[in-house]
Amino acid sequence: MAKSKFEYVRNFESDDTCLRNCYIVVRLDGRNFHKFSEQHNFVKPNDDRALGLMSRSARSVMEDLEDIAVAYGQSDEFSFVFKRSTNWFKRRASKLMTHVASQFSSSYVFYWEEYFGGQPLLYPPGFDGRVVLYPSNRNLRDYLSWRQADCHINNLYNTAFWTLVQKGGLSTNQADKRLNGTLSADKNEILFSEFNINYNDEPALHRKGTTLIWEKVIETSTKKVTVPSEGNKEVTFTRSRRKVTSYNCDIIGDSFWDEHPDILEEDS
Ligand code: DGT
Ligand code: MG
Ligand code: MG
Ligand code: MG
Ligand code: MG
Repeated sequence: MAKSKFEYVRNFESDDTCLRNCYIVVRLDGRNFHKFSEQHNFVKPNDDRALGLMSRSARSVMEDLEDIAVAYGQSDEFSFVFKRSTNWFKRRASKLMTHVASQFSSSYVFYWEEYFGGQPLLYPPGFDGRVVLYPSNRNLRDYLSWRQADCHINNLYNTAFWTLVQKGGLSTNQADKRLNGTLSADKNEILFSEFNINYNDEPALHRKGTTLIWEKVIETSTKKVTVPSEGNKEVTFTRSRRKVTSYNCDIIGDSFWDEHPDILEEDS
């Protein structure tokens, strides 16, 4: 086909192919969720509806896009890890990132009512995205550990802060002052000695965030079939299917990775 004289403008596009062999991580983060959470009456410090909607949207991303091996989310963020061998969209960073961001955002709106019921969605939420490449399994695990450590640090602080306010009767300013300069052990101690709260008994969803992976599940179903000599008969069928499954567990130590050896591809 003849090319138009305008065709040359294509050459202005820049090459953003991701380096081979690297894991491609796309991290999304809610835009201005400080305000969004206030305006939509999120429970403080953790709103299970909001966290459920984030995970539901992330599952939609995993089911609808190709080659995402694992995703990890907490607060208003979710990280999606593409297989290091993926060739989806020829590994073009902008394509991968924008597909993740748009599928996630539209799912967040699509499933809003399922999670928030009577709370109307007041305006269209947005999510920023970034792409980061990790060349080794150690680097990738350290990245995910960094996000889970962030979840832990923030949740311990927020739990102590809102307990001081909601149960201790402190103003937000007073709670802020009280926690200023405290270490993890101090916050645990405040919760335990003053409020009889053992931080380790707080919900794992809040302490550990959510990890989504693909797993094989065996599904059984029964069907009535007609066999010529025997008449109607119930027959059980089993089939194995890949399904996105959700964990609220530690992903910093080795055990999660030892139990799910298929997530990571070997360093080459
Ligand atoms: P950004 O990301 O720079 O556009 O600004 P923000 O405001 O989204 O800041 P970010 O992402 O650092 O912090 C997340 C905010 O979302 C933070 O203000 C707390 C809020 N948030 C996230 N999850 C919950 C929740 O479950 N409950 C409540 N009350 N707030 C939440
Ligand atoms: Mg931010
Ligand atoms: Mg945000
Ligand atoms: Mg955030
Ligand atoms: Mg097109």
